[in-house]
Amino acid sequence: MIKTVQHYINGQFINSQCGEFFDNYNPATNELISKVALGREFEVNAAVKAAQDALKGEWGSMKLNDRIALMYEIASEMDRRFDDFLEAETLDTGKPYSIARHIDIPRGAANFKVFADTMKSAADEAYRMDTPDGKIAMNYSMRQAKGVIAVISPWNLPLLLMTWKVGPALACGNTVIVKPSQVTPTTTSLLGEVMSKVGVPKGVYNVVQGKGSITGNILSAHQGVNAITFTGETSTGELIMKACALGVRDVSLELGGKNPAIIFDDCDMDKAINETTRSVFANSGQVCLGTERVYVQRAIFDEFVSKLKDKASKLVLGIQHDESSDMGPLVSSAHRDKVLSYYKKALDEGAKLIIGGGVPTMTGKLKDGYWVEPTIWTGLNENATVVKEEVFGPCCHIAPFDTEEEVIEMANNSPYGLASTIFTENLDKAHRVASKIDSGIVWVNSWFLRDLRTPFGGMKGSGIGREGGHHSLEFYTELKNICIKM
Ligand code: 6OD
Repeated sequence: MIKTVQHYINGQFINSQCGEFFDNYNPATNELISKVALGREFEVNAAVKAAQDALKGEWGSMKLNDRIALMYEIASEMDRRFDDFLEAETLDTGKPYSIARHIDIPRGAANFKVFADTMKSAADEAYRMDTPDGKIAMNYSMRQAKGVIAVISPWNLPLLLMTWKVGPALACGNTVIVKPSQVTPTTTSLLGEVMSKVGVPKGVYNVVQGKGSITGNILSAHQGVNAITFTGETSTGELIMKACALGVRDVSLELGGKNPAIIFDDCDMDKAINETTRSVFANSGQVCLGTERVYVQRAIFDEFVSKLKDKASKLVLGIQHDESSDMGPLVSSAHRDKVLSYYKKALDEGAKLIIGGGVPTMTGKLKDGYWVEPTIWTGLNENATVVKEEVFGPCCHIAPFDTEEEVIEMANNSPYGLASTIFTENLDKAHRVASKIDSGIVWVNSWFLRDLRTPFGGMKGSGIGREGGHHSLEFYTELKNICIKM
């Protein structure tokens, strides 16, 4: 049966006033799975009003301890409904259970607990001062909620990245309006059920479903929204930043990447191959932290290429609920067409195809899904399109290098600077190179190893601001100084 995915506004699930819906497909089969309500001005206005009213009501005056307890309740209820979230997320995205069960769904609940703890343990500053008239004054800082936060979240890790923003926003006492990606609407709606169940006051968590070009634009421009947090493409981030200029509203952007992996000839080869297999192909390459440029020191270049090819050849493409599936399809037919156009361009520009490069042969219902092959190229120069532009698919280009200085220059030669990986068994070299790479995150001998207390964000075109641990508090609160003359 085709389901309906609604808005969740002021504690109620509702359709659009205009009655419009759009279609949501299973990427593995191209079957219609739901009709999604399309939000316009009416729904955005209603959500902003509900979010503002909630700040003036019970939520706005709730004690920190009660808010923190509620955050823990949300996490527990998400754990109780683990299987519902797993099913919804894997149907919307096509990603295998094997990934979602270990990464996406557990991180949803963790994002509420970690930021509840962060908020509870946050310290304020205090300064005692002598005044000009010989008295004493005391300054102390306090954090207050910023207000109504718009959360515009992407389709690649929908629940993980939405709660990565909603968790700290609510822990800090804000209210939120979430606009999930139009192709992955379902888990935001399920989270509405969780909020209702555990008694989060109405208007605190709101969801307006819709398309970026319609609903996203209306929400970004709304002057009742005090700040916007967005994860997605750099070009959309630029538009959101422009919208935030009006009303001088704060913005946090986590954008694209063209992340390098640097493999030195003193690396542990098994570690480098295993982690790079994950960083290139996990989630079908649809991870902003994923590797798309691999630089391998010349002495081990051929061995590395052949071993990564071997790993790629063994990846099992399959339907989400098949436990043997390693890789799902791409998220939409439009994205599949974009990735395939890059596959073609790589060959047009003279790449040597090591493996993949096209559409795999799938059978039965999977024939109509948005599948592409895991792909590796070599032989391109540093100005080739697939070495410069973010593809966001299961693919990488591998190039040889000779010296440390040379590879640092190659790695940094990008308009992006989100994440990088370095593989070496030499600790001095790891520290030295990590300090010179222009990216917000550097993993040494690993990838996507996350401690949620750490600063997370990108340099250059990869974003603005840092979230994670107390850095999230910087974005989700206003810091106020109170000076008391004794
Ligand atoms: O792990 C996280 O907190 C995070 N923000 C991951 C982002 C992945 C982008 O695709």
